[in-house]
Amino acid sequence: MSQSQPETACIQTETHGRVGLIRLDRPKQLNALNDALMDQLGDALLMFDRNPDIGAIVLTGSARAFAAGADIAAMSDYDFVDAYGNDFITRNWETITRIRKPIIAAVEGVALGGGCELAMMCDLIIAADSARFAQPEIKLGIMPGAGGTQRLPRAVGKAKAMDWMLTGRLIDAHEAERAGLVSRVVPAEETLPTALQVAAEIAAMPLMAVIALKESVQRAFEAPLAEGLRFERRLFHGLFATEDQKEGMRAFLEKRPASFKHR
Ligand code: DAK
Repeated sequence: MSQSQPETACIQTETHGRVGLIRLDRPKQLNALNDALMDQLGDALLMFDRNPDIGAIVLTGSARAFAAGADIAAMSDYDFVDAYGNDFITRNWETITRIRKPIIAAVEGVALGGGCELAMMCDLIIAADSARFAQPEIKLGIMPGAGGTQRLPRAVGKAKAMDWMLTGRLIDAHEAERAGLVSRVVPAEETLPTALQVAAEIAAMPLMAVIALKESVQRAFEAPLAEGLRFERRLFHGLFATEDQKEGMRAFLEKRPASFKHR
């Protein structure tokens, strides 16, 4: 494992073999998301995405909070010019949606508002049994603004998304799993180890196929079915040009483990 921290760090980064780990680290504010944190998070994600020795990324917070939302103290006095003029959210929150390698959110404690939206921008969520999700913006006189009104209905369906967002109520990990928001619920102390183990499993897969698969699934949420199927087929065809396809199939036929080169 190796570690590095930026100055006035709001995040910590580590590498675990082929897995990049990013911890949100503003403990006094329960990892409330401010500009500095989102800038650092974007930089760290891009760094891992560019690194050929990294195959998957885990994003986590603390035992108490994945993230308690956008920093209310920072945005309480914003006017229209601050929000719209400075491109609040769009400017630096959505870097995560440009990352091509899989990102696993390991959620312990609360993931509220922008914290829940950040988790939903990841590719899958592994939740501690202590995790609590909510979109409580309505109680602050606003509404979800970092993708919640679009990603939550896609994840859990309209009825539950409306219920959760219009009441702002806390959703426990098991309800979130039943609704399809999270992929696995594990005991709190196993959350990060499980996420790292799942990420290591993914990072050992042939990287070109992993990236193509992620891109194709993302297309399912953006394109009509016929377009999505055509997109999938083209990427599928393209994978036959990779060394890892030759190796993966040869290894199967020779009854031995594959040795992928990620090319
Ligand atoms: N922002 C800033 N500080 C926060 C915070 C937040 N979201 N959440 C907690 N903190 C701070 C508290 O102020 C407190 O600071 P001190 O008083 O110690 O200085 C410290 O963290 C510990 O919090 P508590 O004392 O309240 O701890 P409790 O265990 O009693 O309660 C809690 C934990 C998470 C249930 C509670 O803190 C809470 O309800 N927090 C607010 C949660 C919330 O409403 N989150 C949604 C934020 S709104 C936009 C796009 C997106 C968004 C906005 C705009 N545009 C495109 C324009 C997103 C909006 C949001 O996320």
